[in-house]
Order: sequence, then structure tokens, then C-alpha cells
Amino acid sequence: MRSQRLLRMLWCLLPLVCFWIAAQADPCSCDELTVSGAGDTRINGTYTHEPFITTQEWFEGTEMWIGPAYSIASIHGNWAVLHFEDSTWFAGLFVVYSGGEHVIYVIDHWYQNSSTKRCPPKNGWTSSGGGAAPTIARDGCLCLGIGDLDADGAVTMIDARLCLQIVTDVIPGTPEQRAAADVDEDGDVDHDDVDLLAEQLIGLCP
Ligand SMILES: [Ca+2]
Ligand SMILES: [Ca+2]
Repeated sequence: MRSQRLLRMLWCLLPLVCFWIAAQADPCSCDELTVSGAGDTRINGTYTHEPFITTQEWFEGTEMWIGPAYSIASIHGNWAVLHFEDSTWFAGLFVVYSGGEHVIYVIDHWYQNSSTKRCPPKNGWTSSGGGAAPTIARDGCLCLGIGDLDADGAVTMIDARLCLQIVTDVIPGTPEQRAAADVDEDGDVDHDDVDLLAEQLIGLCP
């Protein structure tokens, strides 16, 4: 199997790979997104992951990617992609940093999706009157838990090994591990995920 050969090669090269990875600056970050194809063309563009600052308990845990700047009269803010704790995703909402916290506004319409993952869904967005729904491209996919099977906050060779062990039925993996192991997010855990994880570990980001 291609993935097994690749993993075996990586284990042999582990010291060199570790040195190489350490020398890189987060080679497969997913902090940046590209929203495109939205009927509301104002929201199309590049988005950056930033902390969502709030004093309201309901919004705690919200993940936010900030996109193109926009102004309504004297109110200046940005379009945002937001993930709420109930797995609901929104794009096309307007966020303003005001009074020391972020405030969310709905302007005319929005786009919605559903996913428990901490990275935005690429497809499957629906529109609430904003014309065509967007798609989202991500700069790599090893962010916010995806690929981090042992949940130590980093994606390493240990995670790749766990992923391979799940795929080859050496271990069943916990539900959390299996969710993190679905690196290509197609709903299953197979050699495609092992390949992608191993390739990203050596810097071959998609
Ligand atoms: Ca890990
Ligand atoms: Ca998969």
C-alpha cells in the first residue's frame, strides 16, 4: 500500500523529518480561508482566523474567520465566517469590534451550514436569499483538531501512526480519534486520510 510505504519511509527518516518540520513555520496552517462564488459578492475573499471576543455567555466558544472590510454609514466592520457551539456555521454575517468585544449583525441575508468540525465546511452551504451559496477553500486542512488524533494540540508522526493503525484495524479508535482521522472529511477513515496526513507532515500541503 502506498500509504504504508510512505509511513515506513517516514519512520526511517524521523529524525530528519522532525528537524525539517521544526525548521518550518507551520507549513500547513488552516488559519486562512478563501470564500468564493457567493451571490453576495461583497463577502467573497480571503478570511483569517481570529479570536472572537465576547462577554456574552451564549457566544462563548464561537470560532471566527474575519474577511473583507465593510462599512455601513459610520459603522466599520468585516464580513465573517462564524462557527457556533451547536455546530451551526454562518457566512455573510457582519462583525464589528465595538466596546471591547465583537458584535454580530445580520445584513439582508446570510449563508448557513452544519458541521461539528472546527474547520469550515467546504461545500454544502445554503443561502437565505443571498443568491448562490459560496464554497470555501482552505489553506491546508490540519487545523483546529483535524489530524490531531491524540489531541495534544499538534499534528505529528504519532497522529499519522494512529491514523494508519485505525485504517489497518490494529486499533478501533475512539469516536473523537476517528473524527480527527477523517483528514479529507469525506465521512470515512481510509488510506486517503493516511496519505494526506503523511504528505502534510512533510510539507506537501494540498
Ligand atoms: Ca497530535
Ligand atoms: Ca476520510
